[in-house]
Amino acid sequence: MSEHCLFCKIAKGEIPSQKAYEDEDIFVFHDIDPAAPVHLLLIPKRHIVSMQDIGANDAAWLGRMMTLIPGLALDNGCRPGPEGGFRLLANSGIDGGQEVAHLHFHIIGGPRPWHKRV
Ligand code: DGP
Repeated sequence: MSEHCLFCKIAKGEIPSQKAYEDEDIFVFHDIDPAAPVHLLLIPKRHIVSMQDIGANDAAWLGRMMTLIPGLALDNGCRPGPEGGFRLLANSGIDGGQEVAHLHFHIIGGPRPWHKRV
């Protein structure tokens, strides 16, 4: 937990969000400014700034997070099969376009056209 981190506060329920999933390590919620009909953010509850800070000790929860993604996408409105799908994105660091300094993966999908170019 980082005291001033927005996403730590969301994971702790101190700032409200539209939750899509939660377990002991992982919190998933809807993006406040969706780029498409479906826009989820997946975060570790533990404060990790970006993918630049991931190491071998993170393999278990990170792997589990990856396996949750297809089901979360379908359950929240992404379409199945080759006509459907989604984009998975992790902006990392300033050069990577990251705005919130707590590791997060975007799941962006739903029927096109999307609200924004991403
Ligand atoms: P990035 O640019 O990859 O750091 O994406 C940050 C995302 O976080 C951006 O799509 C908007 C979203 N976001 C920022 N503040 C909030 C918030 O208070 N609540 C929610 N649900 N999403 C937020």
